[in-house]
Amino acid sequence: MLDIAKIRADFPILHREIHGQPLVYLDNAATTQKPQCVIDALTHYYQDENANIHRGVHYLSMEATRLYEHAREKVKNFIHAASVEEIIFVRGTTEAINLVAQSFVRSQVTKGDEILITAMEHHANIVPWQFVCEQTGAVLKVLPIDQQGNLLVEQLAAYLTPRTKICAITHIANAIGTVNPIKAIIAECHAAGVPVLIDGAQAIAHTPVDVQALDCDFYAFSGHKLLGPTGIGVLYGKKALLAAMPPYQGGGDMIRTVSFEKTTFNVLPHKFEAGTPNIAGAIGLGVAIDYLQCIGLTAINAYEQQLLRYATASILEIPGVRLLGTAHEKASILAFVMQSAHPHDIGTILDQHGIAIRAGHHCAMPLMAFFNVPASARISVSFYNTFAEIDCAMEALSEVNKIFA
Ligand code: 7TS
Repeated sequence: MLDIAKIRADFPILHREIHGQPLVYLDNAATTQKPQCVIDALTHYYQDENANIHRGVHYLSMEATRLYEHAREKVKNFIHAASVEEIIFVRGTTEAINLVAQSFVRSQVTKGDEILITAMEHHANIVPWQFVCEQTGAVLKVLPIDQQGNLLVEQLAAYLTPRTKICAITHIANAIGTVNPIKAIIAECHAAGVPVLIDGAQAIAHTPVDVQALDCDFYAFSGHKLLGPTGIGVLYGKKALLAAMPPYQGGGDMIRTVSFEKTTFNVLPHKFEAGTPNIAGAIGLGVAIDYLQCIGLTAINAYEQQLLRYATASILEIPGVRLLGTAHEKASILAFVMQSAHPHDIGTILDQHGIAIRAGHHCAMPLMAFFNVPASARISVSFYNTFAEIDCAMEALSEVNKIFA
């Protein structure tokens, strides 16, 4: 059992008012709010420890390096990676996927090779692959979904061909909340000799992740979606793959020796971390992970599932609501449209009540096209949300109906 009142006390922003009403923050799939300990870690770093890393002989530089590398260790333990060499700090999920697309995939695909994604991907797991296709003549293949938003896994075998060079798939779909059976998918891809990248942006704060048990080749996520700062994220990659990949960006820290004739590269993970990284961000992410682990992802998941069931039942009582995404297994994301109002009007009216939801295409325009809607409204809950907040949102949605009746 989670002590929600105690948890909420850790998040200063949850106590502010918006338009004269208490904030009801239900846009957690876009970004999560930050507990005081993460905010303090950032302040403390800049106040007391700020220095550049991996290059100083002075005390502060060594201290900053220690803290940064300690954060990497925390990430490694959090996702059960085999070693810290497999943890690359990046800007976020987007950069992690671009890194794999350009470094791992682009270098080995030729005209007619195939890249497999699914119909429920965020643009961050579509566009980088389109770049590779344009650069190489490879072909983008899309595993379809059904009307409920379930992936048609039974068709996977037919989509895996001798020319498939990677399967890139989301763990949890941001626009409809589908939880994909990634362990089985990874096994099936591997049986066909196809490596797998998992987009974990929506999963990492909601379900325990064990990259070794999953046996995924790459796993990408963003710090800001798990209570951490923006501008920091993680690419996990199997060591053997990362070691064989060319660097993604060139610059300081990623080299061993440089001459005008030839440059040799640093060891993992530094080979993929060119330039001064987001040191404070990594440290903040480490503290966010500590905080999440203290509460426990299993308990978080169980509570969020209760909130999801409650919100789903409540919203279906409101006339004219159509849910998008009713998959067998769902995370705490509720996407919908209403007969009476456009999603942007829904979002605006809820905002007047201090309720933050997202309205738009959710960076998943092909998915919106599949459901034949230009946009949708989305409630996404986190473990610091309450049943009372769901009630608040439902009352405001009923008012939307009244206003537009
Ligand atoms: N992949 C998925 C599944 C996502 O949900 C997001 C962000 C990204 C990739 C990109 O993450 P970034 O941190 O690199 O930007 N999703 C959302 C969303 O649903 N609303 O705002 C951002």
